[in-house]
Amino acid sequence: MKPLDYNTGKVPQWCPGCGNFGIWNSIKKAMAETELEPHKTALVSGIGCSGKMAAHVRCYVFHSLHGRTLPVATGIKLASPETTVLVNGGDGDGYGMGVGHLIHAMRRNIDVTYIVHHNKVYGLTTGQAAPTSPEGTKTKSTPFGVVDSQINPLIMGMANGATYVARGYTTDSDHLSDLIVGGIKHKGFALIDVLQPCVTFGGQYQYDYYNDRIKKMDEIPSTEDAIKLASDTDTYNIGVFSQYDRPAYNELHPEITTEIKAKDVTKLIKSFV
Ligand SMILES: Cc1ncc(C[n+]2csc(CCOP(=O)(O)OP(=O)(O)O)c2C)c(N)n1
Repeated sequence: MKPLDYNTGKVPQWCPGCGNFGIWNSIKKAMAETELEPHKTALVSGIGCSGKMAAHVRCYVFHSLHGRTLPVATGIKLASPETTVLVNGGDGDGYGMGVGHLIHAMRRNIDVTYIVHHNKVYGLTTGQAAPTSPEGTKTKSTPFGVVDSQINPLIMGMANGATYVARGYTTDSDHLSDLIVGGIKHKGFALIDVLQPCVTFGGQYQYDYYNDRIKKMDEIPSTEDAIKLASDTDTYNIGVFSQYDRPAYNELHPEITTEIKAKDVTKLIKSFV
């Protein structure tokens, strides 16, 4: 299939110029490159502008609850390990509402590819502060400026067991699709944080802001360098920060096999008693 073959025919309602368009393109490109068959692929979306992706990619989709993508994705992967599971959602969804699920999915090394639309706000609800909003950011929910310290998703991923941690930028569609291809091919939890301007509510974090600060990394850095590069607040380094092998959750549980399907539930229960 070609990237456009993964279209559903529905027209996205994102604002003109929204960074979600680039992420959409990159997901479809990556699906084409890895030859994903729609009936063997599932995309789980969160709630928000980003979550609307579920309407626009031809494969099995599940438009879940806010912050609850990863429990759904975990269930799909464990019940059907042969299915390729993609997950996407906003930074509010994943790093705020759903951050507890994220930490556990990473430490369990659930074999899914999680793409986070990092726009530094809650977009759909018109621009409240997100966990990625830097200190001092004025939004409609923080009129005097954010006082909490900002979450660093890359360091959170590296520290909590994600075995593939990357950052992309929505306008660099080929680079981003390469990162997604890497995540799909990787056996284990892939966290891909994507810088995605919200052109309507994103304040100063627009294309000009990022274009001046983006820098591509040529290779995967050492752990020490990865932490330094991920902590840099002047430059937004993009690329793969960390990748290593460790068994995925389903590989460590012999009871989770492709032979045991839902219809064999009696056999499954018997195997426990
Ligand atoms: C449990 C719950 N709380 C709050 C909401 C309201 N809500 C809908 S979208 C949204 C913000 C989404 O922001 P983000 O996850 O960053 O995605 P974006 O819209 O920026 O893509 C919120 C708070 C909800 N739908 N469910």
